[in-house]
Amino acid sequence: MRRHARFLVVCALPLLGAMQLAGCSLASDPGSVTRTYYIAADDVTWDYVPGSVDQISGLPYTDTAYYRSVKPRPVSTRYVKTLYREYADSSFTTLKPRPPEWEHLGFLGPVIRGVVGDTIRVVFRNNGTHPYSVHPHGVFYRKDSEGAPYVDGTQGPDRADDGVPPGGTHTYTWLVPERAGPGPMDGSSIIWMYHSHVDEIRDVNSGLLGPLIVTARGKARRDGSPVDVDRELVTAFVQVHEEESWSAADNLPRDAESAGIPNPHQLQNIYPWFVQFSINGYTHGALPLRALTVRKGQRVRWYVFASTNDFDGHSPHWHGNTVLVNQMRTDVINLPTMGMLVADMVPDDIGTWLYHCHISLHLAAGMQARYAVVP
Ligand SMILES: [Cu+2]
Repeated sequence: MRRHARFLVVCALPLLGAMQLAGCSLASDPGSVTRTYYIAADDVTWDYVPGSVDQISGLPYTDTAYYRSVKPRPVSTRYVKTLYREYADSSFTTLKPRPPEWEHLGFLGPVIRGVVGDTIRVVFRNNGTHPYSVHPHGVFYRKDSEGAPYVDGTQGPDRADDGVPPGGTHTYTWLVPERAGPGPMDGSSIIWMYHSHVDEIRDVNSGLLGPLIVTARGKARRDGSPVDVDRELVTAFVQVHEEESWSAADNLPRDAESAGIPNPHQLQNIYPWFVQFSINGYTHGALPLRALTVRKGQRVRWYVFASTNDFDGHSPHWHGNTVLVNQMRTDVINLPTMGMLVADMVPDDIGTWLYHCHISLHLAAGMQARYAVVP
């Protein structure tokens, strides 16, 4: 009942269903649209270092010890992950091709967009083997579209979003009111994220997270991108704990001791062996350089976020060029666990440049990429 009262305040109209709700709360904005995404959770094999070449050193990949005292670990860079993937329609038979400008997203889910005033619909199919959800940050959701199970006094349809069972489908409906868009200190667009939140730690370490970009009303192109930005890039500094993944039993060595690998279930053994310090699921420079190539003088907007684990706070650093964050100039930003930031760059320095986490242990463990500025 409280839910209804809340919406009456928003809409001053009776509750008539999600679409009508969106319509009534946005009736004053004739330009607003409903953006629908078909997203599945799929089990796929992911390689943190495709090609087995360390692109930072230029040498064959042998892994970098997390601590210098630890020997290179004889474990694979290939893991079964559960990832959000975008499909063409509700049949979930055809993957929607990822355009070249978003190749750099790596293992992240697709970009979900909204402009202030819009409604976002995510038709979610769970092709995995555990219950999963889509929990968004920032946007306005009712209890049937939050994607997190906990004791909140709800029941029936309001719990269908909590955890979509394997083989199940649920439609999440999110509104994009003013408070989901850029604030007074923000530019024309901001970054939120979405992730599965049934077993938050295991779901996210399995790979279920992605970006959600909201653009201010009146500052968006038809596709929702900000009019004053030439190139958008999303980079997530994700410290993946493979021992916390739902696929850990398949991914990690079954007979660790005989393989000379410490027991992955003992805490002191986890860091040097089973944590992947990635940017969008790539380590040791494996994020394709072509995918992070921008032009001199372009207005480049970097959306940056971090993941969920202990000490999953990072210090992204750009070599070669500087950025503006909340109108302040820097080249290192402070990203807390699950933090989200926007950094605007107008590159003036042509070349291939390092882009890495400046926390020394993360840097040593491969949380590095390169970006290029071309004429
Ligand atoms: Cu870091």
